[in-house]
This record gives sequence, structure tokens and C-alpha cells, in this order.
Amino acid sequence: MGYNLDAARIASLPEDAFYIADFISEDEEARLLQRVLSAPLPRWTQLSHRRLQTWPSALTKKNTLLSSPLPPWLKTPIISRFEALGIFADAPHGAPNHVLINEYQPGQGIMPHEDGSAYYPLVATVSLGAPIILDIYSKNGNSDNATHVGDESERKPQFRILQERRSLLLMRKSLYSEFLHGIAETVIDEDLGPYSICNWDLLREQEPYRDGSVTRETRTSLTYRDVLQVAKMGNTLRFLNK
Ligand SMILES: O=C(O)CCC(=O)C(=O)O
Repeated sequence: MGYNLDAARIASLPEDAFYIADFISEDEEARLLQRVLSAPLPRWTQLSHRRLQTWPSALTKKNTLLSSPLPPWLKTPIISRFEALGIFADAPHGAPNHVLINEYQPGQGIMPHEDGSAYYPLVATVSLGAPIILDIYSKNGNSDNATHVGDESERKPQFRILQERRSLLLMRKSLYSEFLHGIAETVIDEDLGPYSICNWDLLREQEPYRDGSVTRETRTSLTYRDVLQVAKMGNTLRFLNK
């Protein structure tokens, strides 16, 4: 696939963010959603405001991944396209080794947070099912900027990214390290337009948002990252015996 990463840069954001609207096809999206939804129930962790799958497994308390391959359906076609783009080429393992799958029903979200130092500072998010707005907050700006923000409703995001279904969003470098990201717990995303959405010109379609709002539907995200510390199987047994 002939992707041009430079053409995908979200120019109004601090370094570095890229948005590719048509990263996967409708068939690929349907197949991925079918895989996500057919995972056995214990695969899901039910949180108060969303549910989550963690592949291949959750990190240990020491932020270590117990070495295990990702399942093929999470690798192809997505990781092969990352390779074509060269986006994880500089990461320690040359490719993502960990995927979080978040599912949000209308009204659900995730509070502003940073992904932290367990990972190489690059997150690649593929969106499935429905559009959603990702809010970006500066970490070191106002006095109420904490790693986790208690009262989201009091705070305005510095930037807003519209993630369409089938899109890819990449965030890395200072955008990864110096900013928080979150998703509002709302049933309608409002105030949408070229003045408020920093990737407006990169959207596949602007028409559905012309009236300035979009009603939430179930949205699923696949977030790909490279966990820095990986324990190989031999070490893992020692690790578990400790
Ligand atoms: O669903 C998303 O796009 C964001 C997920 C997220 O922030 C996370 O997994 O840390």
C-alpha cells in the first residue's frame, strides 16, 4: 500500500501526530470486530466506564511483558502496514508487541491520562465501528493539570482529534510524553468543525459532521505499543517463582 506519512501529518499538533483515514477496508474492519466480539468473556476486563482486552497479556507489576506472540489476526494486515510505513522501525523491538482493545458504549470514555514509560513513546490506534473525539490536554500547563484529572468537566482540551472508523492515529515524541489524552463520557460529541478539530482536513468525510455534532455509537479501538521490558520464557519461570 502506498501510504505517504508526511501527507498524513496533523500539522497543527505538536510533534508528532499522523492521521490516515482509510487505513483498513470495511471488510477488514468487519473481520477485526468479529474477532474482538468472539473472544471468550474472560478475555474482557469490565471497567466502570468501558471494557478492555489486553493482548497477549497484562504487564506485570514491574511493567514487564511476558514474551508471547500477538495472535495472527492482530498482526495481519495492521502490523505489516506499520512496517510499510516504517513507523515502529526505531522502536526497540522493531514492531509493536502489545495491543489494548477498548470498547466504549455511548456515554463511556476514558479520563485524561498518559501512557507512561513502560512503552516506547509511540502509540498507534486503529478505530473500529464508529467515530469518536480524542481530547488532548497539556500536562504542564494549568495548575489543575495532573497525571489523572479528577473533574474532566472543568477542563477544556487544548486539541481535539476526530477518529473515524477504519482510521489510524499515530502519536509519538513530545505529543506522547508531554500531553495527556482522554475521551469524554458523552452521548453526543459537539462543537465539531474546521476551527475545533485539528485533523479536519485529513478526514475521509466531513459531511457527517457539518452540523457540528455526532451521536456516539459503540466504538472499539486497537492501541498498538512496544513494551520496553520483555521477559523471555526461561526468565519468566524464574520471575514467577520469586
Ligand atoms: O481508545 C482510545 O482511542 C484511547 C485508548 C487509550 O487512551 C489507552 O488505551 O490508553
